Amino acid sequence: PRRTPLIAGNWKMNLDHLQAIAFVQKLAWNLKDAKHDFSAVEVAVFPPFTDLRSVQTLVSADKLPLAYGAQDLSAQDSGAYTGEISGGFLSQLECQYVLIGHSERRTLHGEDDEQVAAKVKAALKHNLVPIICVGETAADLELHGPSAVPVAQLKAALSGVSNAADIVVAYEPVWAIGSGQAATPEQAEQVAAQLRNVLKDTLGEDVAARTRILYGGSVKGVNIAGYMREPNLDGALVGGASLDIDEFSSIVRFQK
Ligand code: G2H
Repeated sequence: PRRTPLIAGNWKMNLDHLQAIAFVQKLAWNLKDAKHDFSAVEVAVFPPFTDLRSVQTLVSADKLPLAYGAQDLSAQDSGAYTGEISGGFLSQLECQYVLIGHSERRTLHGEDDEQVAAKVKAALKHNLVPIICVGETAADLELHGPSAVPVAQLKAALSGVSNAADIVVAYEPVWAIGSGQAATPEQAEQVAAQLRNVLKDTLGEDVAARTRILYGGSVKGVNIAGYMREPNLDGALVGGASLDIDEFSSIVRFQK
């Protein structure tokens, strides 16, 4: 099956709700001006939780063909979990996606593979498509080579996931995140091919063939085309460059 490329903008802890409204409106105009074909390249934004309601209002009022999601969710449905956000709340805001296990969650908030797996299950339960983030640090790379850690992380994240599930995988080498030092398309492709093998072994050929694998880590307008040429890469998870409207628009409009 053909996999529709996905360009996902992870805003991290940036843009308040007024800035989010301005950004989404401008992005929509830019893409409309460029006659962007959303069925050819899907575009999604991942604002902070506090912006999601504004983005929902705008997207539904203007019928924008823009997807959006949250940057994290709780593994629990409800209850005494101060500060947490449930998948049920996110699906009520019509989020289609949720990022899970981003390296900043893993390193700064101590999320482990078990928590990531529980969050993946919670997302699927609430009809959200989890974007499962995996990647190795510079130290992992030196010790274990490029694919061992991301492969192990993906296997752990998929425990208990059925082969009917709709998921996305994002390969983000930690050494490439926000560093300006992006992985080469060849490096990213090599790991993505291993990740697709994991999908095949755990969820079967069909899921492996239809699941999108994104590359993330210092993606910009000038380097996106190289990743998109690789057979196992189906889009990008963009951090810093997703906050600049012209830069993000140029990534979305990459030339195949
Ligand atoms: C990786 C990426 C987006 P950046 O964190 O998730 O960020 O593009 O800034 O490297």
